[in-house]
Amino acid sequence: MADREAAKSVLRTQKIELPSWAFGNSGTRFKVFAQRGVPRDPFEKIADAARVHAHTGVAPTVALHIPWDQVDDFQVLGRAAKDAGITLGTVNANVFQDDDYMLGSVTNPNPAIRRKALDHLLACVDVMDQTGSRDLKLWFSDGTNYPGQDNIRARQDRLAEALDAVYRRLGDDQRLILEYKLFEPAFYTMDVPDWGTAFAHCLQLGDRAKVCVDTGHHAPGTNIEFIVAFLLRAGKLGAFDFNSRFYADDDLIVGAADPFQLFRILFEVVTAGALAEDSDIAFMLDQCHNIEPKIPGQIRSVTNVQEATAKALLVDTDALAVAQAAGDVLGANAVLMDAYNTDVRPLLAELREEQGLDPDPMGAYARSGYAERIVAERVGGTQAGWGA
Ligand code: PSV
Ligand code: MN
Ligand code: MN
Repeated sequence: MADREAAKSVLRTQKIELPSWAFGNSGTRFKVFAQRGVPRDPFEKIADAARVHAHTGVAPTVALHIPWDQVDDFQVLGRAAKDAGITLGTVNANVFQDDDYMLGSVTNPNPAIRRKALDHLLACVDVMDQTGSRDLKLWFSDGTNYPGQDNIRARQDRLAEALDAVYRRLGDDQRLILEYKLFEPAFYTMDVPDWGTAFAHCLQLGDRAKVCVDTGHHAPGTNIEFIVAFLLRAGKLGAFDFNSRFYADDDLIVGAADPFQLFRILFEVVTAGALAEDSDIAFMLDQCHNIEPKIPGQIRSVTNVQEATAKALLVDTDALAVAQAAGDVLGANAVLMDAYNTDVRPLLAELREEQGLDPDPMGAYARSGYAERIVAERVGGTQAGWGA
């Protein structure tokens, strides 16, 4: 087994970004079950995100979704985050919730609608200038439902044109992160359906364009760790949207559906050296908590990522290399499984104590009285904006 102390020193520097929208009410298209005490505005979402960081110590940034988190002055929001002990992270654009986008946003056949969508993306870069965010994450719901509905190649041209305009607007320290999704809401073609399409567009754009792997956006059975390994090797992995799924884009708690898959993904990240303190990969969650309480849902998500990371760090890579070089198939597999089957909870508890945190973040949150306080103080919480 690899060195516990070495694993702890990497875990100490790990950072997981929280999505502001995880704290608001969410649901499916059938029903949103409103929870009491949910945030009424972006400031309260930030307060809740800061609470997750206070208990876990590894979630110091929160991602924004525009316009869900639109405020008059983003510098004021940034200061509120700082006062709460966190900072504002990735800006996620939203060109999927306007009637005009029924036939697409940046790939819409109507140039006026394309212009409107592009203007929103450029406005998101203005937001980044104010928040100091490094990354603009783009996900497009664009696509078609029926064969013949639109010209597939023309839509790629329109997409490339919009991405190019956004890329050229970025500052030197800013990046464009392109997210793909197999299907939904479009059911015949998506304009960015897979990592290959995202990768090809990012290659054409340049060094500061990278791919986001949302773990929920693949066909069942897809080998996501292979995609991760490929993108890492090409220097094109920009971000993760972590969540888990049983069927399609369920946005369930990361590591809940398939903790082994999460371990395999993080093993690729760890062995590529991409977890180092200077790593430029954004490890984000993209989740909704439809029926479970949201803040504990986020705490559990963070600890699930930590557990999978700890196991990945415990893989004895020397022994693995020896077994691989010798063609020892079962031996190599056993090295990996030994690490996966290790109970890393004591190691993480120890790490938290060393950091002055309660070793049990879920229990500490439950005992803190925060949940009762927000229920008493906040009446009429907002909908996250997703899945209504
Ligand atoms: C789309 O399914 C997606 O994963 C994108 O990242 C959106 O921005 C996000 O969900 C909203 O939750
Ligand atoms: Mn996502
Ligand atoms: Mn999604």
